[in-house]
Amino acid sequence: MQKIIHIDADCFFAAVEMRDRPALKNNPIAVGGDPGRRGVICTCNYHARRYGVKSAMASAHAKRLCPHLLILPPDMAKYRVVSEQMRDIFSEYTPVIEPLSLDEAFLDVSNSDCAAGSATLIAQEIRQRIERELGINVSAGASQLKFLAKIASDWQKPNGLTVIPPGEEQPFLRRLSVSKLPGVGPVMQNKLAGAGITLCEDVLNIGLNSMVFRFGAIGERIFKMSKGIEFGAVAKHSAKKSVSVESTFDHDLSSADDIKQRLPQLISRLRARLPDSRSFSSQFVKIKFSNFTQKTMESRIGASSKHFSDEGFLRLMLAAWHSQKLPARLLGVGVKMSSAHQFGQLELPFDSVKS
Ligand code: TTP
Ligand code: MG
Repeated sequence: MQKIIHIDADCFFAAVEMRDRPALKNNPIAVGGDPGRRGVICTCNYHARRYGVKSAMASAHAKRLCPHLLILPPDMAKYRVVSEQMRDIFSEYTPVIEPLSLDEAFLDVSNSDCAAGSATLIAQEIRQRIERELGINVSAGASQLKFLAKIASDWQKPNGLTVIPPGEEQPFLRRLSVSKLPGVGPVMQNKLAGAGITLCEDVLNIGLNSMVFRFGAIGERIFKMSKGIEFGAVAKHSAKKSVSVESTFDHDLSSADDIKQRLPQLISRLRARLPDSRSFSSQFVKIKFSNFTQKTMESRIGASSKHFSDEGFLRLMLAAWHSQKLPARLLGVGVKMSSAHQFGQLELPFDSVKS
C-alpha cells in the first residue's frame, strides 16, 4: 500500500523570523519588500492574516489593511538553511522525497521501517522534531493518495496533522469542494459550476463519460480524483530546469539606454546563482511594462557553444522592449539547463530583488 506524507511549513519565512526574534511573536509581521518602493509581501504570520494581509499583495496595500504591520526584508540564505535542515530530517525517514518549494515536500514512506511503518506516527514525529530542532511549525497530511496528502496538510493549518486513513478516502472526497483539487483554478471552477458541479460528489453523479465529453482530459482527471483512483507517485528527485533573476525598479526605465545600463548587474546576479558545470539550452528575458503587460523572449543556444552570452541577453531585451516601447518596471534574465546538466536543487519561490 502506498503511504504518502505531505509537509508544508506554516508561514515559512515569517516563522523563521519569529523564531529568531521571539518578541515579534504576538505582533502582525510580514516578510517582503519596502512599501515605499513597490515591494510585495512574500508571506506574513497568521496574526497579520486576520487583517487580510496575503502573499503577493503590494506591501503598501498590506500597510493600509494593517497599519502596525512590521515588514521585514527577506533573508533567503537563512531560509535556505532551514529548508535544508528540514530535508535532512525527512531523509532520516525515507529516501523518496519530492520537494515542491523551500518549505514543502512529499515523502513516500511506503517502505519505511520507522515508527513501525505508520505514516501517522512518522508525520507526528517529523512535526515534533522540526518544532524542537528548528523552532518552526509545519503542518502535515497523510494518505495513500498523493493529492489527498496535500489537501490534508492544508486541512488544519496552522500546526495541524490530518490523516485520511485507507478506506476513508471516498467519504472524505464526497463532501470535498472541487476547488480543493489540484489543477482546478478559478476558471475551471466556474466552468464546473456552470455544469452544476461544486462537490466531488457532483462529479461522480455526472459520470466519467460526461466529464470527458464536457471538459476533455482535465475532466477525466477530475473524475479520477473525485473517485479516489488517482494515485500519483512521488518523484524522487527534482531537477532544476531553469534559473532566473529579476528586478523591479523604483522608477520605470523609459529608454533603451536605461535598459542597457541595468542589464550587466542583472546578468552578474544570474551568474552568481549558476552551478559550475554550465551547459545551457536557451537564454531568455522578461520585461514588465508600465501597463502591467509582459513580454518574454527566448533564444536557443547552439550545441557547440552551450553557453549564454551578454550580447544575446541585450539583443533579446531590446527586441522585447521594442515590442511595446513602453516604460519598463521590471526586467528579468534567465537560462534553461541542457537536460544532461540539470542540477538537483530546491526550486526557489522567490528570487526577485528590488534595485
Ligand atoms: P507557502 O507555503 O505558500 O506559504 P507560507 O509557508 O508562508 O504560509 P502557509 O502557512 O499558508 O503555508 O510559501 C512558502 C514561502 O514561500 C513563504 O513563506 C514565502 C515564499 N513565498 C513568496 O515569496 N511569494 C509568494 O507569493 C508565496 C505564495 C510564497
Ligand atoms: Mg508553507
